[in-house]
Amino acid sequence: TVANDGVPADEFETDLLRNLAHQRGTTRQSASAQDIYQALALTVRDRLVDRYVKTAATYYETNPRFVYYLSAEYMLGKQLPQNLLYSGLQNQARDALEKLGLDPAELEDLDVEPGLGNGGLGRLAACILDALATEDIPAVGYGIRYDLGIFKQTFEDGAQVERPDDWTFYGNPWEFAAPDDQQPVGFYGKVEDGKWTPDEIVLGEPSHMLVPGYGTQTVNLIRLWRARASRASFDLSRFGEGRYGEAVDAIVRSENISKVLYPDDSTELGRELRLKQQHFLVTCALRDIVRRYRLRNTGWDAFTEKVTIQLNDTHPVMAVAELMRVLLDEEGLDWDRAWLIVRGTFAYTCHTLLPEALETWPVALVERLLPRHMEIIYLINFHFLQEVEQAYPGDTGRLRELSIIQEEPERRVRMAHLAVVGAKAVNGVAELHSKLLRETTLRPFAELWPERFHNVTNGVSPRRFMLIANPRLTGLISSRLGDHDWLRDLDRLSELEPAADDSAFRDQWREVKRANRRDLARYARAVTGVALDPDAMADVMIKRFHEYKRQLLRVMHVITLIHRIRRGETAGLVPRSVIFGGKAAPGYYAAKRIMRLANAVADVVNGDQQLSAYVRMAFLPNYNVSGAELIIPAADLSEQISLAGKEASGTSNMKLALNGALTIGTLDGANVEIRDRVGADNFFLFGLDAGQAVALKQAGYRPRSWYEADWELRETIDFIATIDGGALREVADDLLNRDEYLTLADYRAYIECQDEVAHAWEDRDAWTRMSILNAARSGFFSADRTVRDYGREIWHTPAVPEA
Ligand code: 26Q
Repeated sequence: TVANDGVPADEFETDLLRNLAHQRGTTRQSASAQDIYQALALTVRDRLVDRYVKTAATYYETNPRFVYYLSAEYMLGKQLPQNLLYSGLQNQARDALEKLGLDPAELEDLDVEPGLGNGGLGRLAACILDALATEDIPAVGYGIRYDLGIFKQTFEDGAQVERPDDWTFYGNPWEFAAPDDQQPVGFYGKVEDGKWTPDEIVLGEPSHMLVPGYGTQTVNLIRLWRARASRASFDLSRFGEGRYGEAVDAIVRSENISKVLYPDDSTELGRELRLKQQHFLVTCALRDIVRRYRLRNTGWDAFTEKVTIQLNDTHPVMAVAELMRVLLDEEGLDWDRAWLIVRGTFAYTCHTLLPEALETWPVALVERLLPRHMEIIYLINFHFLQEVEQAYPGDTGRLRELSIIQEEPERRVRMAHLAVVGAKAVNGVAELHSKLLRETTLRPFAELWPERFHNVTNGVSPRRFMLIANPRLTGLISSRLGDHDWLRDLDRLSELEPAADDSAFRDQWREVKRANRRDLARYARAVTGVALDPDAMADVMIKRFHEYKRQLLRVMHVITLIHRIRRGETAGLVPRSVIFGGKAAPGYYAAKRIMRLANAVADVVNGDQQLSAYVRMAFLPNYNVSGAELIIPAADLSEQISLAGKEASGTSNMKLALNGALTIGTLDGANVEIRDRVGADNFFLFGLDAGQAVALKQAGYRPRSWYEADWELRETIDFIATIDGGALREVADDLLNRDEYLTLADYRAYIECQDEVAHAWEDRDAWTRMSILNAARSGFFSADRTVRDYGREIWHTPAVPEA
């Protein structure tokens, strides 16, 4: 394991008790569980701070090139287990707690995961920070410290209910606030002679958390900003008049900026507060980046050599206009020089293909909120369109499709266009996605600037999703490979390949899976009351609820099984635990309907002895990083069944394959690359490919003809129309009349493929062999490799390990 800092256990105990006294102001006898937890966290944190101080000194001395990662979302997961492992203190901590008669598991329950993101994009940001530190790359992550993270999900009568996630209610021992380092952020106001006078000033207050690397001494930072009202916001005259509520109005308005994460993972149309959040993040981050640059550099000549800024989707793209504003208005640079610097600084990662998910803002809103930025965007567009005119003389169609400003039906700023124009590099997140971006969504840009387009396939942290989540499998792999170092060099998983043919190893592998399913069953029972059978196949679909991801298709298979079992057609069926996890945007009616259907179908199968001999269904509420750590290790089958051409990459597909689940999936996102690597024989492929899906739509898709042609499909849809007294008839109607995501067209192929899955499961030893090969061949999907790809293709960052 990692170097353990050579701290003897009694020293850890002394430090813990000292923190209990000095930081919590209490004694062992009167300490609450919360006191102990906080003291423990601080004791672990102290050791990481010592490492951080050394890293910072090394960075200061070498003045290296830095990567700054800008993201509106981070899903970090619990900090305690990670920091215990990375600091190498887990044994000392365990021994010290034992001596004090305390239960480590109970304390871990008190550790709250910061849920500052929605889904894949936010978790990717966390995996990338983990990998940057592990690869010794100088980096800082910038984000927003939302008071309320992603809502907590429960179900009432099968319907999703949202509750606020007040994740810092008892305080957050992992962060360091720096109220003395606030940055002013302007809003509204007017522009005269190119000079902006804002009407409202809000202060950005940073706090940082430590981001340690695994198996290295490097500790980087994530800096999160919260909004504070300036002292001037308090309205003394109103207060003097006894109008206390109004006196604090402006304070509340300012501090609302970092109040809550928008719980939508695709489109949340034109909300002013959302744009304020984006501008707030970008302004604070850029000021901080410039300040750090100036610690060791003067002038602007070295800026693009020392600084590279990665934009996680379009959410932070206002940074392009803000850096121009700083360079022009505050630093007095001329346009051409400023633009050269901006263009040499930013790189943009796109995470979608859905045109409706491409962010745009009404010109009228940007003009009012950020008048100078709007002027600068017009100027950027003016220069850009001149370049387009030169490349395509007289081609007004080109101008219209490339312009940063959309004209119809209302004037809007297209953030993806601003990003491509303002960046040195643009990347998609899987091979197929990058190709489709070039051919469809961003095609005119790829034609104009082909050299600007890249692919960097996503990856996941093997520490979070193997070492922390699946200690049993990690232990088994380490015993086979002889050491733990594969966790920082995941290609070494290939050394497992021969073990797939070793029957004793297969038995051990199967035992690990079974033990993990037992843990999951215990949890599922506690939170849903559903009793899962630990010997049944764990068939999991964990991701945000979205129509394009087709959780509905998953439910339709279960309904098909219901009918087959009731008819007595049970030959070829194997017992399954169908597990769902995922949240829906609170306003996404169609997704919430599908959740209600899933819960209704779960009640049918779980409440019927004949059915539950073959299928039980658990919808685990409040899916988050901690939930992922529990579900993924137990999974046998990974459902990756989006309509081809819609899922940019997917990352649960990678986490599941690494933990030995076999995939049933379409040729979408990174599924394509997973299949290429694990081998077609070890992957259950079905359905239309992206080209066929487009062609079918173009030919005029009529879902009703699929319904008419397939009696088993008819039976399934009729069941949806009548379940719960017809409460979910809309789901069936929508399938028959619209079926935007071609569910009916893929139904038969999916059912047949699931029949193959069941058949394969019957030969458990052959299944285990495939499971081992899936893990052994998925080393490519480490976020360490992702970060090395960015480093080589886009950032050009050298590693700076500690001396
Ligand atoms: C935008 C505007 C207004 C409100 C919210 C948003 C918003 C918020 C979050 C838009 C998109 C997101 C998140 C998107 C996301 O998670 N995309 C996923 O990114 C993963 C990492 O690259 C991919 O693996 C998934 O395929 C992709 O869906």
